Amino acid sequence: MSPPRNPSVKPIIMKTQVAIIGGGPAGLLLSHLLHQAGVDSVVLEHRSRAQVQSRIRAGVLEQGTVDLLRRCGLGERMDREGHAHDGMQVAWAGRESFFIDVRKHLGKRFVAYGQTQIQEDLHAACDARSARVVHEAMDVALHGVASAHPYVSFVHAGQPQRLDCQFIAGCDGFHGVSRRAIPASVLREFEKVYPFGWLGILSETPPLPDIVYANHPRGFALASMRSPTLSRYYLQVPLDTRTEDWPDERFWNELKARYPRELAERIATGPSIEKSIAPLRSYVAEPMRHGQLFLAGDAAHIVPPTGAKGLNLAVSDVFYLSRALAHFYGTGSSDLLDGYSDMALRRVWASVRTSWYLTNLLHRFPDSTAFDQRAQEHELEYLRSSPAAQLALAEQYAGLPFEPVGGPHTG
Ligand code: RFL
Ligand code: PHB
Repeated sequence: MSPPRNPSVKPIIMKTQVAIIGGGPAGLLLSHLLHQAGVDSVVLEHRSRAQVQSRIRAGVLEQGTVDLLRRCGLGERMDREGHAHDGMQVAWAGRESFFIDVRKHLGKRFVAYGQTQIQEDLHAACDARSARVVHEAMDVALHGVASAHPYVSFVHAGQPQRLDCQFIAGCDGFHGVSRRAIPASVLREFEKVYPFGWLGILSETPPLPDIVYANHPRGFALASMRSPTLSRYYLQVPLDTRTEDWPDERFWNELKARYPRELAERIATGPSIEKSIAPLRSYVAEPMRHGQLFLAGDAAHIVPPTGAKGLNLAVSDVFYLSRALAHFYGTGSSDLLDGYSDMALRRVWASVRTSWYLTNLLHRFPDSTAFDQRAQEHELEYLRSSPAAQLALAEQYAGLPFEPVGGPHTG
């Protein structure tokens, strides 16, 4: 809770070119890219730095994300500690598992490198350039987003403050305040909520060599990795599941029951060091711009984690947005800003569709009929046996390339 405010206290006034709401991966990467382009920004984050850093989330980076992090000087630790891999393995009850080989089909790879580590790297980069990042900024509110002079008010350490700016970047995640500044008459929302969640654990055990998605009558399971000694596993669970009902032994037994025996035998078990539950949802807000406000990352869209796309989309959004803002400050032209929402949404919808497809393909739905079940099995069989189907999935799982300035058909 924020401390009581005294209305007679005058706000401190700060100025910047771009006010960034949210200091997660989207917000901090945007401030990093803007800094490299000579554009000034201030980041307002309502949690403490330690809280932001302690979230365990994404782990799989697409080639486009990896290339961008390298280009902007954030790839050094990722290249040292990340684990490169070539695609996804799919196991399903009673059948031979198969591998979607993205490297073979498209020459692209992935790197398993935790969002926690990316967040640490971004914080270190902020320190190195003495970036203006305000943690524990409370009661953040956006004003005049449709005017030429927007500003953001907030309270820090009990002191009201006001940040005057030319643009606001809403990078404050799904539950943030930025999206709500877009009038209901303008905002279009597309949503799908799934009737299950994922129970995830992190354990200091060696992972399986590949990321393995499993579809089993008992439900979906996923084996992933963070490093040669750190594994991440997930189980599909009902929405009312509580972590306290899942001691480690129960988790490992259930996980192994969902994998074919030869894989189950290779899963190394040990004490978990983190355990959490995430609900699954698909959501897109359109447009991603209103006046001087631009949304990026989870503030504008959510995907179920089945395709490992959320963080990668946050990265492509802020790449497009930083390029458009740099172009504006470099040339005075707002062309790229005007095209931002449409360009970002093309990539967003491609990943939203892939994540929805993989979620439907790999999970057991409580309300599915015998017809649905057969159709799912035949889809899996088609994928297993058809190189054309594997190529199509590889292309989607790899993520679309970032578009050049003029759109998808140029460059
Ligand atoms: P974030 O990370 O939610 O950061 C938003 C930041 O804004 C702050 N904030 C506010 N600040 C000021 N004022 C307010 N009113 C504010 N409200 C919120 C928050 O404190 C926070 O610091 O959004 P961002 O930056 O857009 O990043 C998005 C990613 O975090 C997310 O998409 C991924 O984690 C999704 N995801 C995955 N993505 C991948 O690309 N690959 C993966 O392998 C992958 N695995 C996952 C995932 C997400 C998961 N969960 C928990 C939903 C696995 C899981 C289980
Ligand atoms: C993860 O490593 O956390 C992970 C991997 C693949 C996914 C989702 C999450 O699809």
